[in-house]
Formats: sequence, C-alpha cells, structure tokens
Amino acid sequence: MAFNYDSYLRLEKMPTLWCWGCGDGVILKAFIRAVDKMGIDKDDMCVVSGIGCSGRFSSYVDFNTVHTTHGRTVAYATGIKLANPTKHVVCVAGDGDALAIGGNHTIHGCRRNIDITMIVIQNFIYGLTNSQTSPTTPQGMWTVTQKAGNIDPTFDGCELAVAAGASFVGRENVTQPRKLEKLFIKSMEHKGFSYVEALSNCHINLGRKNKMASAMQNLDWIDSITVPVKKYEAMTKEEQLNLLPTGIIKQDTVVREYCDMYQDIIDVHQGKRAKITQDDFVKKI
Ligand SMILES: Cc1ncc(C[n+]2csc(CCOP(=O)(O)OP(=O)(O)O)c2C)c(N)n1
Repeated sequence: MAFNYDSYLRLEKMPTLWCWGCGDGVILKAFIRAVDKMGIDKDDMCVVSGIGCSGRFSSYVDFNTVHTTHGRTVAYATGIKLANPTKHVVCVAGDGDALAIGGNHTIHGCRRNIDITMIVIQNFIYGLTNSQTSPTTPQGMWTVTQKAGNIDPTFDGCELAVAAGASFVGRENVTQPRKLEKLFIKSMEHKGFSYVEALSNCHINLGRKNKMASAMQNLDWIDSITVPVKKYEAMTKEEQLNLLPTGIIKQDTVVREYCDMYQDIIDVHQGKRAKITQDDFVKKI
C-alpha cells in the first residue's frame, strides 16, 4: 500500500508554495518516511527552519516546529537541543541560509558536534528571492546579481562541514529519493552533528536562465555532476573536477557529543564529579 503522509502534514497548509516540479517536496516526503521508519513519536521531533523556499519546510510538517530568522537555524536548534537532549532536533536550511548568512553558525555547530541533523537543501541559488548568487552557485552561471556570469568561486558545503568538525557528513540527490530517505535515517541515528546536503532543482530561478528551464533538465544536470562517494574516491583529481560525491562522506563515532560534555559541566556544578580535565577528551587540540 502507498505510504500515507497525511498524519505528518499540516493539511491546512496545502498546497505548498513550492513551484511545480520543485525537488523540495521530494525531500519533505523522504524526511517524513525516514521519521516514520525510525518510529519517532511526533512529539519527540523538532524541526527548525530558516527563511527561503526551504524555510517553508517547518510550516508543512506536523512536528514541534520553529520557523526562525534567515541563517539562524543552528543557533535556535542548539538552544532547543541543550534544553531537550533526548529529543530529535533537525535544522532545514537553504544553501544561502546555511552557507552565506548562516555560515558562521553552521561552522560552529559542526565544531561543537552537537547532536543536531542539519539538512541543507542545496539548489545552487537563492530561490525564494529570485535568483541571487549563493555560495554554491557554479561559476559561469547567470544570476540576477551576476548577469554577466558568476565569477565567485563555489563552496563545497560537505568539505566545509568535514573541515569544521561535523562527525557525520553526507550528500544525496533528489533523483534518488530512497537513498535520500536512508541517508536521513543514518544521519538521525548518528549521535553528533550531522550535515546532510540534499541536492535539489530550482528550474524556475536557476534553470530558466541557464539552459535547464524544465525540472527534468535541471535534474539531469544534477545527475551529471554527482557520483557515489566510493567511485569518487577511486578517481584521479582531474576526474573528480566538477563532480560532487554522494552518500556518507564522513562518520566519526569517537569524538564526543556536545550535550554529553555539557552534562559534565552540570555535574561539576552539582558536585557530582570533580573538574573536567584534558583526560576527558580523545581529541584535545
Ligand atoms: C536578514 C535577512 N536577510 C535577507 C533576507 C532575504 N532573504 C530571504 S530568503 C533569502 C535567500 C534564500 O535562499 P536560500 O537560503 O538558498 O533558500 P532557498 O529559497 O533557495 O530555499 C534571502 C536573501 C531575509 N529574509 N533576512
């Protein structure tokens, strides 16, 4: 029988404001199936989204939700998680939200390794505000802010997350909804900061001016630039050029999680343990 999404959706908010053929709906459905498969009670899930087309995510799902300011999902989510360490806290942000205005928060969320899953809906453009260059817009593409073609070098959000210390980093493509669902499960099962990039199409605001005006053309292009991580790792540097690896890129289960470390501080103040020392950490520097 087909999966019934209704109990997870705020049906009064339907239809969504997303454009016809937008990949954001595929990501929303994959996320709901992941939560359902994990058997997470709706009251134990909090979804925090920022501003953008991706920001609408929290309006549509029937969990505890917060629709926050642009670029600040990790800040809100950090407070929510520290106050409710047993709950699942998931951020949903666009590439502009997560890597431009919110880049600083994303870096420090990764560094702290707090047990939050950050889903970055990466459509290579500012979608909601109609086509401004984002940190992930490919060089040479047309945007409203760079009509002669984008000259800004692009960010690889996953590489940034690895370098900043996220203990789980993964990427998947909306053309692979089952793989996306599995990646969401793995990331939510992981204890620590999970940075998950979901590559999505924005054929309206990126595609129309870049020779991929239909959803299918935009999705074909995303398919053409993605390759499973195992295959990617076996490639030479030249072959890897202009390709993005998909799948689980990093998983570190040794590094300590932030809420656990914070509990140590609480225990010190409550006289339940002595001071925190360097011996409490595997990686100290
Ligand atoms: C402080 C602030 N600056 C700018 C804006 C305007 N704004 C709203 S959404 C957005 C960018 C959206 O792009 P992205 O984060 O990539 O999300 P998408 O819409 O593509 O999902 C901008 C610049 C804002 N709402 N708040």
